[in-house]
Amino acid sequence: MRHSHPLPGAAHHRQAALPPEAGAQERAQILHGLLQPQARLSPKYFYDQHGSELFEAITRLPEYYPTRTERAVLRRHARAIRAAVGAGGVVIEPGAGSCEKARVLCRLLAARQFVGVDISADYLQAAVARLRAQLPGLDARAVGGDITAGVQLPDDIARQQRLVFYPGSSIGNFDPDMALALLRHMHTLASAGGQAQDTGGILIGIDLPKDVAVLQAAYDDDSGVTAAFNRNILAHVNRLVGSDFDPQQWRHEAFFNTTASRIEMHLAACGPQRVRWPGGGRDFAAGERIHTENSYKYPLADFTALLQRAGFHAPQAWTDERGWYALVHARA
Ligand code: AVI
Repeated sequence: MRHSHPLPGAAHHRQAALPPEAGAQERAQILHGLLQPQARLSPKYFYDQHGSELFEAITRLPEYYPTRTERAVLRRHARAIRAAVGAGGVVIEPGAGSCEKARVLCRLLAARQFVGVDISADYLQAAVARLRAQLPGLDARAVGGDITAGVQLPDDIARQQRLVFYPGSSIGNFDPDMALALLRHMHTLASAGGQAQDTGGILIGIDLPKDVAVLQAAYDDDSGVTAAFNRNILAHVNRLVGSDFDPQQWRHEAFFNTTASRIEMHLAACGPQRVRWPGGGRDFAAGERIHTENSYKYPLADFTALLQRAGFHAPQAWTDERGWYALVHARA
Protein backbone atom coordinates (compact mmCIF):
# COMPACT_ATOMS: atom_id res chain seq x y z
CA MET A 1 0.00 0.00 0.00
CA ARG A 2 1.49 3.35 -1.02
CA HIS A 3 -0.05 6.76 -0.51
CA SER A 4 0.60 9.46 -3.04
CA HIS A 5 -1.18 12.03 -0.80
CA PRO A 6 -1.14 12.43 2.96
CA LEU A 7 -4.00 10.46 4.48
CA PRO A 8 -6.79 12.56 5.98
CA GLY A 9 -6.07 12.93 9.66
CA ALA A 10 -2.51 11.60 9.34
CA ALA A 11 -0.93 15.01 9.73
CA HIS A 12 2.61 13.71 10.05
CA HIS A 13 2.42 10.92 7.52
CA ARG A 14 5.79 10.62 5.84
CA GLN A 15 6.40 11.56 2.26
CA ALA A 16 5.16 9.22 -0.44
CA ALA A 17 7.76 6.86 -1.91
CA LEU A 18 9.02 7.40 -5.44
CA PRO A 19 9.47 4.58 -7.96
CA PRO A 20 12.43 2.32 -7.08
CA GLU A 21 15.80 3.32 -8.55
CA ALA A 22 17.46 -0.09 -8.12
CA GLY A 23 17.32 -2.80 -10.80
CA ALA A 24 15.17 -5.88 -10.14
CA GLN A 25 18.02 -8.07 -8.89
CA GLU A 26 19.46 -5.50 -6.50
CA ARG A 27 16.00 -4.62 -5.22
CA ALA A 28 15.27 -8.33 -4.58
CA GLN A 29 18.54 -8.64 -2.62
CA ILE A 30 17.79 -5.60 -0.46
CA LEU A 31 14.24 -6.77 0.30
CA HIS A 32 15.48 -10.29 1.04
CA GLY A 33 17.75 -8.81 3.73
CA LEU A 34 14.95 -6.69 5.16
CA LEU A 35 12.65 -9.69 5.40
CA GLN A 36 15.08 -11.92 7.36
CA PRO A 37 14.09 -12.65 10.97
CA GLN A 38 17.15 -10.51 11.85
CA ALA A 39 16.71 -7.77 9.24
CA ARG A 40 19.93 -6.59 7.62
CA LEU A 41 21.21 -4.15 5.02
CA SER A 42 24.58 -4.25 3.29
CA PRO A 43 26.91 -1.44 4.47
CA LYS A 44 27.56 -0.61 0.81
CA TYR A 45 24.26 1.29 0.90
CA PHE A 46 25.72 3.84 3.32
CA TYR A 47 27.55 5.47 0.45
CA ASP A 48 25.16 7.61 -1.57
CA GLN A 49 26.29 11.24 -2.07
CA HIS A 50 25.17 12.35 1.40
CA GLY A 51 26.51 9.17 3.04
CA SER A 52 29.92 9.68 1.43
CA GLU A 53 29.99 13.24 2.77
CA LEU A 54 29.01 11.99 6.24
CA PHE A 55 31.77 9.37 6.08
CA GLU A 56 34.29 12.10 5.20
CA ALA A 57 33.06 13.99 8.28
CA ILE A 58 33.50 10.83 10.39
CA THR A 59 37.15 10.56 9.36
CA ARG A 60 37.73 14.03 10.85
CA LEU A 61 36.00 13.34 14.20
CA PRO A 62 38.19 13.42 17.30
CA GLU A 63 36.82 9.99 18.32
CA TYR A 64 37.44 8.31 14.94
CA TYR A 65 41.14 7.41 15.18
CA PRO A 66 41.64 5.00 12.18
CA THR A 67 42.12 7.55 9.38
CA ARG A 68 44.61 9.79 11.16
CA THR A 69 46.39 6.82 12.74
CA GLU A 70 46.87 5.15 9.36
CA ARG A 71 48.27 8.40 7.97
CA ALA A 72 50.66 8.59 10.94
CA VAL A 73 51.81 4.97 10.43
CA LEU A 74 52.56 5.66 6.77
CA ARG A 75 54.48 8.82 7.65
CA ARG A 76 56.38 7.19 10.51
CA HIS A 77 57.44 4.11 8.54
CA ALA A 78 57.70 5.61 5.07
CA ARG A 79 61.29 4.54 4.44
CA ALA A 80 60.79 0.98 5.67
CA ILE A 81 57.63 0.63 3.60
CA ARG A 82 59.41 1.87 0.49
CA ALA A 83 62.26 -0.56 1.14
CA ALA A 84 59.84 -3.49 1.54
CA VAL A 85 57.62 -2.68 -1.46
CA GLY A 86 60.28 -1.36 -3.83
CA ALA A 87 60.11 1.76 -6.00
CA GLY A 88 58.92 2.32 -9.54
CA GLY A 89 56.10 -0.24 -9.74
CA VAL A 90 52.34 -0.28 -10.31
CA VAL A 91 49.88 0.70 -7.58
CA ILE A 92 46.34 -0.72 -7.85
CA GLU A 93 43.79 0.69 -5.41
CA PRO A 94 40.32 -0.86 -5.07
CA GLY A 95 37.80 1.70 -3.78
CA ALA A 96 40.22 4.53 -4.64
CA GLY A 97 37.56 7.28 -4.26
CA SER A 98 39.26 10.68 -4.02
CA CYS A 99 42.76 9.15 -4.66
CA GLU A 100 44.11 11.19 -1.70
CA LYS A 101 45.90 8.21 -0.16
CA ALA A 102 47.08 7.05 -3.58
CA ARG A 103 48.79 10.40 -4.12
CA VAL A 104 50.83 10.01 -0.93
CA LEU A 105 51.78 6.40 -1.69
CA CYS A 106 52.55 6.89 -5.39
CA ARG A 107 54.80 9.80 -4.49
CA LEU A 108 56.55 7.76 -1.78
CA LEU A 109 57.10 4.81 -4.13
CA ALA A 110 57.80 6.89 -7.25
CA ALA A 111 55.18 4.64 -8.86
CA ARG A 112 55.20 4.24 -12.64
CA GLN A 113 51.51 3.37 -13.08
CA PHE A 114 48.41 3.77 -10.95
CA VAL A 115 45.05 2.06 -11.43
CA GLY A 116 42.15 3.31 -9.29
CA VAL A 117 39.09 1.07 -9.18
CA ASP A 118 35.77 2.40 -7.87
CA ILE A 119 32.03 1.89 -8.30
CA SER A 120 31.56 5.66 -8.67
CA ALA A 121 33.24 5.88 -12.09
CA ASP A 122 32.59 9.61 -12.69
CA TYR A 123 33.89 10.64 -9.28
CA LEU A 124 36.96 8.44 -9.83
CA GLN A 125 37.65 9.89 -13.31
CA ALA A 126 37.78 13.38 -11.83
CA ALA A 127 40.04 12.25 -8.97
CA VAL A 128 42.43 10.47 -11.37
CA ALA A 129 42.59 13.58 -13.56
CA ARG A 130 43.64 15.59 -10.48
CA LEU A 131 46.24 12.93 -9.62
CA ARG A 132 47.74 13.16 -13.12
CA ALA A 133 48.08 16.93 -12.69
CA GLN A 134 49.72 16.49 -9.27
CA LEU A 135 52.11 13.71 -10.34
CA PRO A 136 52.85 14.36 -14.03
CA GLY A 137 55.25 11.38 -14.34
CA LEU A 138 52.54 8.92 -13.29
CA ASP A 139 50.49 6.96 -15.84
CA ALA A 140 47.21 7.06 -13.87
CA ARG A 141 44.04 5.21 -14.94
CA ALA A 142 40.47 4.95 -13.71
CA VAL A 143 38.56 1.66 -13.90
CA GLY A 144 34.87 1.73 -12.97
CA GLY A 145 33.87 -1.46 -11.17
CA ASP A 146 33.16 -3.30 -7.96
CA ILE A 147 36.14 -5.23 -6.61
CA THR A 148 33.78 -7.64 -4.80
CA ALA A 149 32.41 -8.68 -8.19
CA GLY A 150 35.95 -9.15 -9.60
CA VAL A 151 37.65 -6.62 -11.87
CA GLN A 152 39.56 -6.94 -15.11
CA LEU A 153 42.42 -4.46 -15.55
CA PRO A 154 43.33 -2.93 -18.93
CA ASP A 155 45.80 -5.08 -20.94
CA ASP A 156 48.54 -2.44 -20.96
CA ILE A 157 48.96 -2.34 -17.18
CA ALA A 158 52.44 -3.71 -16.42
CA ARG A 159 52.25 -7.23 -15.03
CA GLN A 160 55.38 -7.07 -12.87
CA GLN A 161 55.80 -5.30 -9.55
CA ARG A 162 52.13 -4.76 -8.90
CA LEU A 163 51.09 -3.56 -5.45
CA VAL A 164 47.44 -3.83 -4.43
CA PHE A 165 46.85 -0.97 -1.98
CA TYR A 166 43.80 -1.38 0.26
CA PRO A 167 43.97 1.25 3.01
CA GLY A 168 41.31 2.45 5.45
CA SER A 169 40.67 -0.92 7.19
CA SER A 170 37.77 -1.49 4.81
CA ILE A 171 38.61 -5.21 4.76
CA GLY A 172 37.10 -5.20 8.28
CA ASN A 173 33.66 -4.46 6.84
CA PHE A 174 33.51 -7.92 5.22
CA ASP A 175 32.76 -11.12 7.08
CA PRO A 176 35.90 -13.32 7.24
CA ASP A 177 34.79 -15.67 4.40
CA MET A 178 34.11 -12.74 2.11
CA ALA A 179 37.35 -11.04 3.22
CA LEU A 180 39.24 -14.20 2.26
CA ALA A 181 37.58 -14.32 -1.18
CA LEU A 182 38.44 -10.66 -1.72
CA LEU A 183 42.07 -11.15 -0.64
CA ARG A 184 42.31 -14.09 -3.07
CA HIS A 185 41.10 -11.84 -5.89
CA MET A 186 43.66 -9.21 -4.84
CA HIS A 187 46.32 -11.93 -4.91
CA THR A 188 45.36 -12.74 -8.51
CA LEU A 189 45.65 -9.05 -9.46
CA ALA A 190 49.03 -8.69 -7.72
CA SER A 191 50.57 -11.86 -9.12
CA ALA A 192 49.71 -11.33 -12.79
CA GLY A 193 53.43 -11.56 -13.68
CA GLY A 194 53.40 -15.22 -12.67
CA GLN A 195 57.21 -15.27 -12.13
CA ALA A 196 58.75 -16.54 -8.90
CA GLN A 197 61.05 -13.50 -8.74
CA ASP A 198 58.21 -11.01 -9.29
CA THR A 199 57.81 -8.60 -6.39
CA GLY A 200 54.05 -8.14 -6.53
CA GLY A 201 52.26 -7.76 -3.22
CA ILE A 202 49.63 -6.11 -1.07
CA LEU A 203 49.73 -3.16 1.35
CA ILE A 204 46.62 -3.18 3.49
CA GLY A 205 45.31 -1.24 6.51
CA ILE A 206 44.04 -3.17 9.53
CA ASP A 207 42.30 -1.83 12.61
CA LEU A 208 43.55 -3.78 15.64
CA PRO A 209 41.60 -4.75 18.79
CA LYS A 210 41.90 -2.19 21.58
CA ASP A 211 40.16 -0.80 24.66
CA VAL A 212 36.40 -1.23 24.17
CA ALA A 213 35.68 2.34 25.31
CA VAL A 214 37.91 3.69 22.50
CA LEU A 215 36.12 1.53 19.92
CA GLN A 216 32.70 2.40 21.29
CA ALA A 217 33.38 6.15 21.07
CA ALA A 218 34.74 5.84 17.52
CA TYR A 219 31.45 4.32 16.35
CA ASP A 220 29.10 6.36 18.53
CA ASP A 221 30.56 9.87 18.58
CA ASP A 222 29.27 12.69 20.78
CA SER A 223 28.26 14.94 17.89
CA GLY A 224 26.03 12.25 16.33
CA VAL A 225 27.72 12.14 12.91
CA THR A 226 27.97 8.34 12.94
CA ALA A 227 24.31 8.15 14.00
CA ALA A 228 23.35 10.33 11.01
CA PHE A 229 25.55 8.18 8.74
CA ASN A 230 23.82 5.03 9.98
CA ARG A 231 20.28 6.48 9.60
CA ASN A 232 21.04 7.79 6.12
CA ILE A 233 21.14 4.19 4.86
CA LEU A 234 17.33 4.17 5.23
CA ALA A 235 16.90 7.29 3.08
CA HIS A 236 19.11 5.68 0.43
CA VAL A 237 17.20 2.39 0.60
CA ASN A 238 13.92 4.33 0.27
CA ARG A 239 15.15 5.64 -3.08
CA LEU A 240 16.48 2.27 -4.19
CA VAL A 241 13.45 0.10 -3.43
CA GLY A 242 10.61 2.65 -3.03
CA SER A 243 10.16 1.98 0.70
CA ASP A 244 8.89 4.54 3.19
CA PHE A 245 11.25 4.24 6.17
CA ASP A 246 11.24 7.32 8.37
CA PRO A 247 14.94 7.53 9.37
CA GLN A 248 14.13 9.73 12.38
CA GLN A 249 12.18 6.83 13.92
CA TRP A 250 15.32 4.68 14.11
CA ARG A 251 17.97 4.86 16.82
CA HIS A 252 21.70 4.35 16.12
CA GLU A 253 23.26 1.54 18.15
CA ALA A 254 26.92 0.50 18.08
CA PHE A 255 28.63 -2.01 20.36
CA PHE A 256 31.66 -4.27 20.43
CA ASN A 257 30.90 -7.97 20.02
CA THR A 258 33.83 -9.49 21.93
CA THR A 259 33.27 -13.05 20.71
CA ALA A 260 33.44 -12.04 17.05
CA SER A 261 35.96 -9.20 17.66
CA ARG A 262 33.84 -6.71 15.76
CA ILE A 263 31.94 -3.49 16.18
CA GLU A 264 28.32 -4.00 15.15
CA MET A 265 26.11 -1.16 14.01
CA HIS A 266 22.34 -1.49 14.11
CA LEU A 267 19.28 0.70 13.75
CA ALA A 268 16.64 0.06 16.42
CA ALA A 269 12.99 1.02 15.91
CA CYS A 270 12.05 3.87 18.31
CA GLY A 271 8.46 2.57 18.36
CA PRO A 272 6.37 0.13 16.33
CA GLN A 273 7.11 0.75 12.64
CA ARG A 274 5.08 -0.25 9.60
CA VAL A 275 7.33 -0.01 6.55
CA ARG A 276 5.87 -0.39 3.08
CA TRP A 277 7.38 -0.83 -0.38
CA PRO A 278 5.76 -1.63 -3.75
CA GLY A 279 4.38 -5.15 -3.44
CA GLY A 280 5.05 -5.67 0.26
CA GLY A 281 6.36 -4.44 3.57
CA ARG A 282 7.26 -5.39 7.11
CA ASP A 283 6.18 -4.45 10.60
CA PHE A 284 8.92 -3.88 13.17
CA ALA A 285 8.23 -4.01 16.91
CA ALA A 286 9.61 -1.24 19.14
CA GLY A 287 13.30 -1.93 19.72
CA GLU A 288 13.58 -4.40 16.83
CA ARG A 289 16.82 -3.93 14.94
CA ILE A 290 18.21 -3.77 11.43
CA HIS A 291 21.87 -4.87 11.31
CA THR A 292 23.72 -2.42 9.07
CA GLU A 293 27.46 -3.01 9.55
CA ASN A 294 30.24 -5.09 11.06
CA SER A 295 33.71 -3.69 11.48
CA TYR A 296 36.13 -6.49 12.39
CA LYS A 297 39.15 -5.70 14.54
CA TYR A 298 41.70 -8.39 13.67
CA PRO A 299 44.56 -9.35 15.97
CA LEU A 300 47.63 -9.03 13.75
CA ALA A 301 48.44 -12.78 13.86
CA ASP A 302 44.88 -13.66 12.76
CA PHE A 303 45.08 -11.27 9.87
CA THR A 304 48.48 -12.44 8.63
CA ALA A 305 47.09 -16.02 8.79
CA LEU A 306 44.19 -14.86 6.58
CA LEU A 307 46.66 -13.27 4.14
CA GLN A 308 48.58 -16.53 3.99
CA ARG A 309 45.38 -18.49 3.27
CA ALA A 310 44.78 -16.08 0.39
CA GLY A 311 48.20 -16.96 -1.10
CA PHE A 312 50.35 -14.12 0.25
CA HIS A 313 53.60 -14.72 2.13
CA ALA A 314 56.37 -12.92 4.03
CA PRO A 315 54.03 -10.53 5.87
CA GLN A 316 55.55 -7.47 7.51
CA ALA A 317 53.59 -5.00 9.64
CA TRP A 318 54.07 -1.45 10.86
CA THR A 319 51.99 0.12 13.63
CA ASP A 320 51.57 3.37 15.55
CA GLU A 321 53.10 3.76 19.01
CA ARG A 322 49.83 2.75 20.75
CA GLY A 323 49.50 -0.41 18.64
CA TRP A 324 46.01 0.60 17.47
CA TYR A 325 46.41 0.24 13.73
CA ALA A 326 48.67 -1.63 11.30
CA LEU A 327 49.74 -1.34 7.71
CA VAL A 328 50.64 -4.83 6.53
CA HIS A 329 52.71 -5.69 3.48
CA ALA A 330 52.87 -9.23 2.10
CA ARG A 331 54.27 -10.69 -1.10
CA ALA A 332 52.14 -12.33 -3.73
C1 AVI B 1 34.81 2.27 5.81
N1 AVI B 1 35.00 1.57 7.08
C2 AVI B 1 36.40 1.12 7.23
C3 AVI B 1 34.50 2.28 8.26
C4 AVI B 1 34.79 1.47 9.54
O1 AVI B 1 35.41 2.03 10.44
O2 AVI B 1 34.41 0.30 9.61
C5 AVI B 1 33.01 2.58 8.14
C6 AVI B 1 32.45 3.24 9.35
N2 AVI B 1 31.35 2.90 9.98
C7 AVI B 1 31.13 3.70 10.98
N3 AVI B 1 32.11 4.55 11.07
C8 AVI B 1 32.95 4.31 10.04
